Amino acid sequence: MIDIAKIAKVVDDAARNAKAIPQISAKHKISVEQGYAIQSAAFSRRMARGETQVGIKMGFTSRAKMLQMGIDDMIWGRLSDNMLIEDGDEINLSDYVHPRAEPEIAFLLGRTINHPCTAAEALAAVDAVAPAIEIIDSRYKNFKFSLADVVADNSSSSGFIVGSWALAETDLSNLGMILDFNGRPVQIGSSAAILGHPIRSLTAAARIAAAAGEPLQAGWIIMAGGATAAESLKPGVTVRNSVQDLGFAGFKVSD
Ligand code: OOG
Ligand code: MG
Repeated sequence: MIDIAKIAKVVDDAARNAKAIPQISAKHKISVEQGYAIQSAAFSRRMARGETQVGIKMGFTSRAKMLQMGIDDMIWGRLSDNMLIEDGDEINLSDYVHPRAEPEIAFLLGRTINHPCTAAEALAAVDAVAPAIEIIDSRYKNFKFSLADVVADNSSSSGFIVGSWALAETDLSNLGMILDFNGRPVQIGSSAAILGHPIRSLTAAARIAAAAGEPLQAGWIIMAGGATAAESLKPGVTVRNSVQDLGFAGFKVSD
């Protein structure tokens, strides 16, 4: 028997203290389902400290991300208000283990989606879309993990930045996306890399969340997943994700 609460404390402490831990799977045989139970328990610890859930993130929704990490199953994690970094703000590397940035697209839900739905239904529930960046920061040493490990670790989610909201009607099917460090492109992709169309990430989120008994709520932000591989953050860089027709989201890493 594995102790879900005990392991949840270990991953939660690792995130809070920005201290790498060994993979859980090195010591315990855990299933993906148990990984999600650990994630849920670890997120409850955040809630107990006064954080609130403001959405969810989808992961491994592009080939580039699956190839980079060697995992080809879609995953999800929970986002709290405390994880939101204001567009343009500065972060400190000492608050992280080995953070990476990913160019993403965010959806803002105007209505709750409490059942699996079609792309058209999902789109009807969207209030706005925005260019976004996710800061992922695996709490595991060397950023190495199994599927169950990464799920337990809130799917590596650490922070997220959302740019100005744009019209939900924006055609997201094939928008150029450029992640740049100090103006130099480091990852270039297209929104089409996200499951062929980012709306599919939202329908997948709706299905998964409904199945988990935690349906997507009105007002929540849904992060669609990285369109390209993630890029390691360095001291002093200004990071920006420019999405064609949507604009920018960015932040700075202090020296
Ligand atoms: C897991 C998180 C993946 C994405 O956008 O695909 C993810 C990781 O790569 O550490 O957030
Ligand atoms: Mg991501």
